[in-house]
Amino acid sequence: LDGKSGAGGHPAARAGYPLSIQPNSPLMELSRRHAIGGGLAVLASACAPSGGLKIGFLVKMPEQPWFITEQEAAIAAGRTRGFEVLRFGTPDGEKLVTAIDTLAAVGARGFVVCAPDVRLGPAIRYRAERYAMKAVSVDDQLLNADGVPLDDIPHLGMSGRRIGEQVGEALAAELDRRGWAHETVGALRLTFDELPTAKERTDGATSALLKSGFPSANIIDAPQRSTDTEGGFNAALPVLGRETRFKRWVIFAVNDDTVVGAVRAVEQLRFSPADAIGIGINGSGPAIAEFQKRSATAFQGSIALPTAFHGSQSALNLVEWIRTGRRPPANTVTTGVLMTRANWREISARLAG
Ligand code: FCA
Repeated sequence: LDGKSGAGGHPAARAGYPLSIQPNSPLMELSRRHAIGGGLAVLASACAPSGGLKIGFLVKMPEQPWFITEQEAAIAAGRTRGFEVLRFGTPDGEKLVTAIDTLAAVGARGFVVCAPDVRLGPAIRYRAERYAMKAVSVDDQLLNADGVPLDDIPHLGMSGRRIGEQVGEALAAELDRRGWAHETVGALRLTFDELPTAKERTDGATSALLKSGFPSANIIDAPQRSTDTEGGFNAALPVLGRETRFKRWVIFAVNDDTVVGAVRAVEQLRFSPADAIGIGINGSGPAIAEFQKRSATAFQGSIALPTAFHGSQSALNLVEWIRTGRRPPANTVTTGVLMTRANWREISARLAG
């Protein structure tokens, strides 16, 4: 798949809230304030007179622009294709289980999930089966108890390895363009190895960097606790502060949010932005915010993915499965394209469809 296919017709327009919550209703405010369609708002929506097909869309980090766009694209797809998407923020296992219970209570027939911990796979599958709901995963593929992907839950995500390699290739190209001698440069590798797609991405970036001749001894790990900007900042700061032998850095990680956090750490330590090169993944809000700044930061690029397609297509796959019994493909992967300050407008317009 390339970034264009399937994204058409589902613009990542700001699509609003679950259809059963009317714009002027007090529930609108309730749903805004309570964890993006949290239990209260959705339970309340059960009382609304809506007899159509309902599905859930559950994400681990509802405040992250990537996931906001994904959920909104699913809601927009539902508007045109006649189903209702109830969105939930499920940052931990307990909230996730409660969300599935709530969906069952309102008669939803299935859900799309990006779980807060992929090892929740068997628990999610058990819960879905118990309610005779269909489940598909998006972005983060669920694992069984032995750490093997649950291939009976259809998945739509990115090719982590290839996209990671694109990050490494972009870093190597920029290093060479600037004429930096590799031996003098540190590579800050922000890792989140418990999530396979994150490890695939940082492994892919590492191998492309090494292939370009970058010395492996200069690659320094900074494990992060959470895949957000705060997690990136907290992981990067002590490592950058400790490894004073490097005056210049390249930075890579699972996503834009993390790289932006590390770039903020670089600024905190008063490196010049010109002395670091960060390349992220996603091409969503945090990347665009960096590109829109008047002067360039060390955040130099992002491998942009078709976020809206991830949201709409995973929902459409699920709905087709529910309506026709046709099972979605076991694993669909999307590819990315390098987004920079120079081309971000064009790329985001293209990826929005
Ligand atoms: C993971 C990351 C997100 C996004 C998604 C496709 O879930 O945490 O930022 O990159 O994969």
